[in-house]
Amino acid sequence: MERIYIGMGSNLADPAEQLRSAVEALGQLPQTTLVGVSAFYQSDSLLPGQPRYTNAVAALDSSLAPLELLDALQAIENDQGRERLERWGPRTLDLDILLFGDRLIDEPRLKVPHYQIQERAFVLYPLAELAPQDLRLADGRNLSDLLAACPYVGLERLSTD
Ligand code: A4P
Ligand code: MG
Repeated sequence: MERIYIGMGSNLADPAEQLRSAVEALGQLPQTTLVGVSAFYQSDSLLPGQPRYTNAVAALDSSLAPLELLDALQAIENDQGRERLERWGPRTLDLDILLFGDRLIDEPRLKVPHYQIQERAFVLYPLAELAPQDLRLADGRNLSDLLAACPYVGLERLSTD
């Protein structure tokens, strides 16, 4: 079993509902236990002219191999009606593998840690709700240093119901 963190994002078709469905689907993956889910956060899109995003992070324990997990996440995205019209386009659901145990993965289909983790408050702050503060990434960086360098700006923490 390895501890895995998944970044979830949606900016179409009732984003909070998309994230709740995604959490349910993650909980049903084989060889996998859902360990926790952060609060949901809203923020402006990194790309202008798109609807605001809702983002959250989920923690899993799984014995799936990394590419098996990626296939499963893409199947969940497809089930929830995602159409890949354009890269970085608006999406009903985006599931990114942020961290996978202490693995460094650099394959054509999968880069872990996720390449923009350090620039994204909407990833780091929900991740920090679930991960130990002294978490060390596989590339040697510390979560606390990344948080210190990424101000909590533009995030709106949604009340959980
Ligand atoms: N891939 C490589 N590494 C990974 C990984 N660690 N996890 C590959 C998941 N996939 C990974 O992804 C393209 C390919 O990346 C996959 O086929 C997989 O093999 P995609 O999901 O098809 O395309 P994408 O989502 O358009 O690209 P990407 O790079 O995931 O987009 P981003 O970086 O997620 O940007 N603003 C706010 N506020 N919140 C957001 O969530 N998201 C984006 C999308 C822009 N602005 C945003 C947000
Ligand atoms: Mg993606």
